[in-house]
Amino acid sequence: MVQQSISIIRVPFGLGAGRPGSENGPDSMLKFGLVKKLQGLGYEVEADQCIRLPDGVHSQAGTKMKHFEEVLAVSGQLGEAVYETVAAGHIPLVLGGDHSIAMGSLAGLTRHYSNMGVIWVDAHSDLNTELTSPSGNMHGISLAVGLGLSHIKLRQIVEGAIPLKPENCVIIGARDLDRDEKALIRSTGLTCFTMHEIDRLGIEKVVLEALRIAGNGTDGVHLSFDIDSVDPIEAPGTGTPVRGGLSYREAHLSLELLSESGRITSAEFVEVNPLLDRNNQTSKLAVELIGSLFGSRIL
Ligand code: 5AB
Ligand code: MN
Ligand code: MN
Ligand code: MN
Repeated sequence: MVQQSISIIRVPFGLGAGRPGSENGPDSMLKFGLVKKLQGLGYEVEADQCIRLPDGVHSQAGTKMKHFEEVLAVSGQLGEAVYETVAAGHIPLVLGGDHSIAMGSLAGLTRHYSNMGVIWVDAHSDLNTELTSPSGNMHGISLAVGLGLSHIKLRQIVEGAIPLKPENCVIIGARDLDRDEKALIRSTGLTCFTMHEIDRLGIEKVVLEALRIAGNGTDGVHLSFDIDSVDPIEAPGTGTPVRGGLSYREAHLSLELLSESGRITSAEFVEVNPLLDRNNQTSKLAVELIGSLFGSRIL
């Protein structure tokens, strides 16, 4: 990490997912000691920012993308908050919420950074659009929005925001891709290290290569970490679990390597769903993983 002051932005919003519960993610991560952990690592931590859905925003029932208006309203507010936070020189640490909120983070960040790299750690690629989405769930389209592939543009979320370049975006941990998502990965040239590549190359090589790609000529690198990237044995508390994910140590090592690189300028941790969790295992794991990203080490 390049700066020493972290501003936590809570986003208790879960309407972008198909199942309720991720709106309780931020409180749960805070309850299990996130602030203390970061302070113990030497950071100044501010945790009073919270983005809530404004009153009176409702999508019409029956539209294909569910809760479209709500997602855009929350993303707009989050985008402004993220922009103000980076402009003030703090590291934004966004706590979701479901992964649709990444649209807001990316909009705020690309208003500030003129050439952003993104590392997207996820079992999914979130590259559907409103035309291809099989579920109508907004958390499955957020990376496509970031890349300018959807009708929803980042500049509608935050004025002055610009699309990401596929050559500076890397997905890590994918193992559940829809047909049109696969086609998009091939046609855009975005790098996707699936679990197959992780098995073959090892997680260290994959993460170092991801850093090289996302860091190549960029002025900021955002980490978007969907907890469902981790195997459901370790992270059962999430709405779209997929077996065959990152092991406990692979997840930690990824974040330790990102931390060591000093290149990560912002991060978000999403899709923690306390309603589906077992003994708060997933919330506690998320807090540990955030610790690794911010410098916690075994020795
Ligand atoms: B998550 C699926 N591709 O579009 C879709 O958890 C799943 O943010 C999306 O990665 C999962 O609904 C979204 C089938
Ligand atoms: Mn996701
Ligand atoms: Mn996912
Ligand atoms: Mn999910």
